[in-house]
Amino acid sequence: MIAADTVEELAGRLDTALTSCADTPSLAESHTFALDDAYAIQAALLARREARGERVTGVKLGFTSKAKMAQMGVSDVIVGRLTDAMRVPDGGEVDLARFIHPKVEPEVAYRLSRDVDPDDPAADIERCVDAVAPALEIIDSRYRDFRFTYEDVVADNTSAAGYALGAWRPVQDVSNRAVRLVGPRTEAVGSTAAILGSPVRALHALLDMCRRRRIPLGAGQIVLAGAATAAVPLGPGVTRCDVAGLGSVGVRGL
Ligand code: OOG
Ligand code: MG
Repeated sequence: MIAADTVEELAGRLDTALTSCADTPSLAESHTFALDDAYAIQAALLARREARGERVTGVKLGFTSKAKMAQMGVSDVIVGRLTDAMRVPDGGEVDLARFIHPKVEPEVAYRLSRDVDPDDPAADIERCVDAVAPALEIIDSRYRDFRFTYEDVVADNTSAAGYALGAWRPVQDVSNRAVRLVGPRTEAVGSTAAILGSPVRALHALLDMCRRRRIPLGAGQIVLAGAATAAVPLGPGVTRCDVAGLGSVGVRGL
C-alpha cells in the first residue's frame, strides 16, 4: 500500500480537478500504486465530497461490456459511488460548463429495496431489488483526454459525474433488450446483452465487488449496471436513452 498521506494527496489532486473543471494527468505517470490503493483513493475522494454535504445515493459498475474490458486489457468490473449532487432529473438541464469533457452512456438502473448483507454468504441480491429503470450515466474523466490506467480510473471514482433515471418499473428480466442512445449529433445502438451478457449479472458482480471492497449496499440505493454501448460526447441539446419495453430517459445539455 502507498502511504496514507499519498492517498490523501492523490485524492486531493482528483478533487481539485473535479471542483475546478480542469483535467489532471494520469496519476500513474507520477506514482506507482496498486488496485487496493486506487480504491483507497476513491474512498478518500468520496469522504471529501461527503464532508461538503454530498450524500451517497448508490453505486455504479463500469467495464461491464466485453468491448470495454478488452480495450482496457482487463477482465474485472470496476465499482464507483453515486451521490445526490450527480443526480439530474429526467428531462433536466445539464450545465456542460460544470464538466471537463462529458460523455454519456445508456444504462439500466436497479433500485435496492433492502440492505444487502455482504457478510451473509447466502445473500440474494436479486431479491433485494424491487424496480428497474432506463438510465443515462454522464462520465467525465478527470484525466486529460480520458487517458488513464485501470488503477487511475478506479481512483477517479470510475469517471462518475452524473446520472438520470427514467420511470421505475417492477423488476423484470431485461436481458437482450434493444438500447438506443440518441443525441443531437450522435446515435448509438446496442443491447442490454452487452452488459455482462445480461444486466442481472451486473448485480451479482456488484455483490462480489462490494464484498471484496467493503462497500455497503443499502435499501433505497440505486445501482447503475454499466453501459450498453460505447460512450458518446454529451453536447448541447437533448440526449435520450431508450430501452425496449422499459421506456426512456433524457437530459438537456446547455
Ligand atoms: C470509465 C467508466 C466506465 C461503464 O459503464 O463502463 C463506465 C470510463 O470509461 O471513463 O461507466
Ligand atoms: Mg457507466
